[in-house]
Amino acid sequence: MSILNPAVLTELEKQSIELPSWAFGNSGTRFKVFGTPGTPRDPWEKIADAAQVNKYTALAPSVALHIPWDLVDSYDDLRKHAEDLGVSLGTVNSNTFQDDDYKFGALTHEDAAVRNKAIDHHLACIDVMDATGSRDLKIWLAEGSNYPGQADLRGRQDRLNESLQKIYARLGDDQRLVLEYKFFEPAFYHTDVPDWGTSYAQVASLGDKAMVCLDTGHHAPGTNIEFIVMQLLRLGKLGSFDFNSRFYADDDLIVGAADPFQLFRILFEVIRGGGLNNPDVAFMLDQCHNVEDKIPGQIRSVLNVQEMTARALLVDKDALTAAQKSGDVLAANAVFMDAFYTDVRPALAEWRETRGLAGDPMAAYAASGYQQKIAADRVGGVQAGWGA
Ligand code: AOS
Ligand code: ZN
Ligand code: ZN
Repeated sequence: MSILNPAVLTELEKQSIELPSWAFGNSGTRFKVFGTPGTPRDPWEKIADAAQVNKYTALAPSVALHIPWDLVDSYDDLRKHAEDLGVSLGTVNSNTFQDDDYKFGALTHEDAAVRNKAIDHHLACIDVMDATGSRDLKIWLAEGSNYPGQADLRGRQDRLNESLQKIYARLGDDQRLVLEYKFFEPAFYHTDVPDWGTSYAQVASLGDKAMVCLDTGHHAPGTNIEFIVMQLLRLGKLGSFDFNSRFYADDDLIVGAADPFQLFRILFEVIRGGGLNNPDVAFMLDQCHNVEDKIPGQIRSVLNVQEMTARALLVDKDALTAAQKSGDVLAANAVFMDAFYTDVRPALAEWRETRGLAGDPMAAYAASGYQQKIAADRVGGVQAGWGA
């Protein structure tokens, strides 16, 4: 009998993870961007590649867009294109980090003209959401300062709130805004939304349709991320995840690659807080594939999330609660670790086959010939996000 009981499989069957369109483009560091043969040349091809991930895993039914990286003439057509390929268009990400005007800020800028330009960009993103049927507007701000004294920290926070209020006012009844935090980069002294507390304070003042986005790579080393997950779920303000791995900074590596145990602990708190398959929480990847092929990189990523979710669902909660209540530290820890150390991969492969999927999605994709086909068909791929 499988180690994954029917209750666990029912939960896993509902799991869905949103893919970032930019993960399919070329990306790199400030030192070098290595091109990958077959890289998509436009948003249509990015969505076609994302659909491959879903085809082999049944885990990734939606794709997040980045505006203006994913600018097209007709979002109705893009939506139909996605639907024809069995996926939908998800979160719309705004971009206020590429224009010269935003050198000293966008939503926080001293100059009202620059702030208005940034606000208008977000309103245009909501227009896109209307056409794509997307629910969430994700805002990550590259705003901050490099030197003490450079900026009026308090004034910027006030202006941020005013700007966000104007964006919030444009949201439809079924739309939301998620505000992502990041402790540093591109600014190095201060960031205007550096932590979950600031994001929470800002979105709480806006209203119910504003939530926090937690990117797993945006914390200082040693931060207890699962505690933040617990707290935001407890407060009803965890709107979305950007999953990835970090060794050093905002590495955007494959989720679960750097620290599988941390991913397990996060997913345990997600389940504990009622977040798994709770429609209020969007599970997204925010990754880049600098040196590995992008489609298998994304397949590996969603499988990592699925595997750690399965392990987290295996925690014997009754035994854990009993040990916690009786103060049996080592027994509680042992219950937790038993689940973490359970290899669920054979059981998941078996289960996939019962659902008409390949037991090994990585191997099935590699054998499909799609990678060779796109490498032959596509010439001149775009860097992640840059260009059409
Ligand atoms: C940036 O560090 C953030 O993680 C954002 O989510 C960003 O929009 C994304 O990485 C695409 O650049
Ligand atoms: Zn992110
Ligand atoms: Zn990031």
